[in-house]
Amino acid sequence: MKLNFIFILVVVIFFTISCNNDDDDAGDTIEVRDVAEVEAEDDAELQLYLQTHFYNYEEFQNPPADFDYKIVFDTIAGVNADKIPLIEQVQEEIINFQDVPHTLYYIIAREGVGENPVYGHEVITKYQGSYIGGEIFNDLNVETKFSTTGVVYGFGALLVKLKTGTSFTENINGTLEWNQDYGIGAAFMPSGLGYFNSPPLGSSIPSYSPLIFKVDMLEFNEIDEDYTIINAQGGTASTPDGIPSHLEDVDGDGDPRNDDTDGDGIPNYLDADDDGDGVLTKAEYDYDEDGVVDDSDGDGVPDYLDPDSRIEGN
Ligand SMILES: [Ca+2]
Ligand SMILES: [Ca+2]
Ligand SMILES: [Ca+2]
Ligand SMILES: [Ca+2]
Repeated sequence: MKLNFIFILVVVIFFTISCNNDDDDAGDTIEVRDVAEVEAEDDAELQLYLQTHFYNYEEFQNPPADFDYKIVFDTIAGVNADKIPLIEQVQEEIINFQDVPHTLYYIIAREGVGENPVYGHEVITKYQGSYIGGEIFNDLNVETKFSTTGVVYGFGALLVKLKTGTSFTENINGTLEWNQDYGIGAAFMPSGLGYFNSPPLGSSIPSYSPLIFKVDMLEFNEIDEDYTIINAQGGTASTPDGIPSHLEDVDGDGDPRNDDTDGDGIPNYLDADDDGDGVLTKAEYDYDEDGVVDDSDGDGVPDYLDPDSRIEGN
């Protein structure tokens, strides 16, 4: 199933893969705190929230006729005193940030019936970002497209755990009615898996904020995101190399963000010349166009990843 129409595309300025860099803070005065210390504080805050809150799991188990299939959190108190706290329903994943293990908590309210995206795919979702206190900083309840590798790590980790659904119908007013079988989940993340000390410029998110993201997984596609730098000001041009981003995972660990063959700081999935030999990957990948990846010197390393085997004449 492919989206065969122009849908509302919201530019997701919030997300940047470089958001956690700690070397680009010239001009701001945010104290760079100890990562392990922040993670300990954030985890305590997250656990307290998860112990004292629940989600509308009963509605997901037995959906009322008018249910909108949105995750809602509430406090365990009063008439809700007997609800199962989130802490007993969340799953956990340990993800390193600056070599410090961080715990991501997540719930899968509905798994979905299709396939799940992987890192390097582009997804179409509806999502909402909020603080632990409940205040919403980003609510995009419209189809929104972005790359799984272009978002903060805690959000990306949730995206790849959710499956799409089957299809949709288009309403007269142009909005889409998605079949109620797509994946729905939420992630609770320490700030190290969010924006840490570098929230997006112009956003209202304070530094060191643990975050909650809810997401509907509607669709995903292959993308090819490589670029080249075209001027001294750092201007870039889209230069796809013909290899989809999710397949530029040289070490095969499922994550193309950590593969940088030429060590130039640009991971291969964004790098139009993966081995840094001056020949674009698209020219080296399959020069003779026989459908087989070229390895001119027969050393087992394909030409596009091997600076020694540049094909003469390119
Ligand atoms: Ca590519
Ligand atoms: Ca990898
Ligand atoms: Ca590449
Ligand atoms: Ca090359």
